[in-house]
Amino acid sequence: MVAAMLREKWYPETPVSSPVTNCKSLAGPLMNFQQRCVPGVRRTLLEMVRAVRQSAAVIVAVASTLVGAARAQSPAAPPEHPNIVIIYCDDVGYADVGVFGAKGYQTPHLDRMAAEGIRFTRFYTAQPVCSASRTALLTGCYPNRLGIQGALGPQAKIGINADEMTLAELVKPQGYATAVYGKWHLGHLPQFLPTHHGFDEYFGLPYSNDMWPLHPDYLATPGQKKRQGFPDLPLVEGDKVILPEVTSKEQRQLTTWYTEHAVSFIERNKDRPFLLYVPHSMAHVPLHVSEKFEGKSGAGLYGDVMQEIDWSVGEILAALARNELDRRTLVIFSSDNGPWLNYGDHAGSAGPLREGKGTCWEGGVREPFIARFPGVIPPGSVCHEPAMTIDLFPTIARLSGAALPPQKIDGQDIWPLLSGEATAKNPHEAYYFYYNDNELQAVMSGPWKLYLPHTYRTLAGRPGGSGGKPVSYEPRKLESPELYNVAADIGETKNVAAEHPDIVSSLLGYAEVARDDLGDKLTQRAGKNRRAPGRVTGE
Ligand SMILES: [Ca+2]
Repeated sequence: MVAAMLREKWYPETPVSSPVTNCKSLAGPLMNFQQRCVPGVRRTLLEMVRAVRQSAAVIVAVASTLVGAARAQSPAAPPEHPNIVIIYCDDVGYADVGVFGAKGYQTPHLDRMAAEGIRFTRFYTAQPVCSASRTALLTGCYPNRLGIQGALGPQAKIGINADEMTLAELVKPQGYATAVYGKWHLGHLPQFLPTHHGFDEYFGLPYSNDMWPLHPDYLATPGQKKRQGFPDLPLVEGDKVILPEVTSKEQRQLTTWYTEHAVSFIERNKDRPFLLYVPHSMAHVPLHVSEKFEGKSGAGLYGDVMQEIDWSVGEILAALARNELDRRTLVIFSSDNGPWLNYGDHAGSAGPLREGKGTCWEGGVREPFIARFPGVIPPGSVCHEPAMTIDLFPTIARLSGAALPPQKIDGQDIWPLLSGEATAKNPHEAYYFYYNDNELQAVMSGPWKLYLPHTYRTLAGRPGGSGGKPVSYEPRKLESPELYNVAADIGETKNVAAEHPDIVSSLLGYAEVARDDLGDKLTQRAGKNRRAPGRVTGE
């Protein structure tokens, strides 16, 4: 109720969802429309287009008509048991995709995904760090509800609790084949691996690619062969370590290998519903790229890495098209947290957003988000409403016809937003941003985001490192609550707490609800409804 009031009163005069008007090319809209037609009509159209190919002017006229007709269509109901593909990057920032403002390199496949589907300008990860973020995506819960925080290291003895339901376990009873190819990072010990949480297949790294004794940044002493304290980085398939010591040679192939597994999975499961989760190890440092893309972007190693990820997206989309699965498949692209800014030229970009990974400022938690579902999501849509990774779980439950778990989850069904309904609104009263050891650092309702007193890390205007070597952050303390309109003031430049004491008061009220439910280390609150992570027996 309060959120609705705040939204009515203060939300800027931007359309909730509007088609993109600057279509990138003629080929995209034409192809969209052709894919949306029944085969006979499509053939007729193709013949018509071929007949007039000699006349550029006529082609433009036909294209305009087709685009207009496509936009006039209402979104169709999704097919029963649609395939779900989630491509989830690591440390990729808000402005690292062309359509979100990437500079110096191209991401044509992601841009095409956006032109054929919807992009969200305010999509959030639940926490600005790897394991916590992935918990939210895969369970629909705030990660601190499930006892997962930070980035689980090779010494971690915990993982997702067997009593929790993952996305794979959600859709499995509906007959879905399930697979994850990439970085898991929700517990590396055998009982926490994906195959124990509903995934039929797994290939990838169990945690981050920098938790690695061969990390160049860690080898401080010349002549030192390995960094002390880190075990060898294993490559895992199913439940088995298939390569005990990943080197740079293998790191360079990770994006290619994940992609090959994803394409194979699509080919093998084209006749049944599937959930395919591709959490890339890139673009997390240490950056690695295959020979195919090395030096190709013209924008340094980070650009090369992003172009390889974009290629991977293109391969997955091509596999879907080749198997005539476009109209049966929802494809989602996003990232787990913002750029690791102190790595400088090896970090991504949050564009106009403030700060990056490891902070709850917009640069740490607001991510590029694209969803494509031909024939269901109207092409060229843009959503300005907020949404969060926790919302994908119940949305996928709706799409797959699956029953939600008996335990409380935090996400809400955002299918009206995702499917491009023009008048759809976000269903949440508020979102909560926790970080570190259960610190409630920010609360957001509608366009308003209130930062609570806490200490965050910043470069304070200094440049980041270069060549894969980071510089140090410095701590900065926020002494009193600060309020920003993150819809209108995307860069969080103007603290308007003094001008809007009523809104500050409302958001402080939401903060109290969260503290009572999930606790808050900053105010010494335990929280009533936190659940335990999975632990190794006897620990
Ligand atoms: Ca990350």
